[in-house]
Amino acid sequence: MQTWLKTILLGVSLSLASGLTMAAGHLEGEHKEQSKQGAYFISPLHQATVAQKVQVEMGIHGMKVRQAGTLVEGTGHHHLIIDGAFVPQGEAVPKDARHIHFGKGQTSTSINLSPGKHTLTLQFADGYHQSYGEHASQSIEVMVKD
Ligand SMILES: [Cu+2]
Repeated sequence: MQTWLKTILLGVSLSLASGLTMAAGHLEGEHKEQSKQGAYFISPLHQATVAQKVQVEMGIHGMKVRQAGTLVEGTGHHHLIIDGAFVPQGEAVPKDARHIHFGKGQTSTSINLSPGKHTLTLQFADGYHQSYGEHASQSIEVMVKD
């Protein structure tokens, strides 16, 4: 085969491959956005084994993080619920030792947990702390080491 032809063929197959990869990534992104609008754990992950001091990184799909205090559609702030469940849609997220509000718009925190199994729930809620409901929450289990 002549060199120029090889070069062209190589170029064509490379651009095909990258085109397909991009298409696949795009589809996956769309799927995520459709199926999930709300908070999710970047870390720790479900069933992770962690030390008593846990660094929590909070992510959000399909909405934007904003300071609490005003109602702006499509925005809200994170809540971390320790050993409790999501808050039903429209109900205010309680404010106590087990329900931590991140009303300044924080997306990471550090908490201390006792050894053993714990449930962590992230709940996204609007500027008045009214829950966006179960579909905007994620619950995971972590195992805390002695
Ligand atoms: Cu809140």
